[in-house]
Amino acid sequence: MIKPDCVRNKHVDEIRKIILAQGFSFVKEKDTKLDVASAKSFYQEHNGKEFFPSLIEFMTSGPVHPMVLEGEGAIKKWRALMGPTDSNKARITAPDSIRAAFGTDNQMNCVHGSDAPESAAREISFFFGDDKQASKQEPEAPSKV
Ligand code: RTP
Ligand code: MG
Repeated sequence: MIKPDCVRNKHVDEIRKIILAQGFSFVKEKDTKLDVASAKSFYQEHNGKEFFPSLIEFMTSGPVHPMVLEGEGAIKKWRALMGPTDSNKARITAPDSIRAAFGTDNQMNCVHGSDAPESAAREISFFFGDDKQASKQEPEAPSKV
């Protein structure tokens, strides 16, 4: 997901180009906005932490651009391409990463990535679950004659 800071700064197209250049393909993507309840649900693992209220404020501060990426070892590969959580650290330890290039600090860090297959499944259904249901309702393709 491209977070509100990066959408606001109009980096979506540039980040999409970087993603494609790394060999990922886009399965789904959309423009949307998180309300407070959705943001709390999305980041439920961090509920109770000191930074949770400001994280929710940040994540609801403007539109986001969630994407489903496909590729060999996509979860690990995307997290490496994002770089470490803290953008300032990223500029030192992972200067070629997206957070190094476009992030501000350890909160406004431009992009999110699922950290495991289970969270990827949950997060894909969080953003695109309705689409899946819609496609389920489509009539089946005619069988070959
Ligand atoms: P993400 O979940 O967004 O992909 O990032 P991550 O795994 O690298 O970092 P995580 O520990 O899961 O934290 C989620 C997001 O919360 C914000 N954060 N703020 N102020 C702070 O100390 C702090 N720590 C984390 C960041 O936006 C981080 O990406
Ligand atoms: Mg995380």
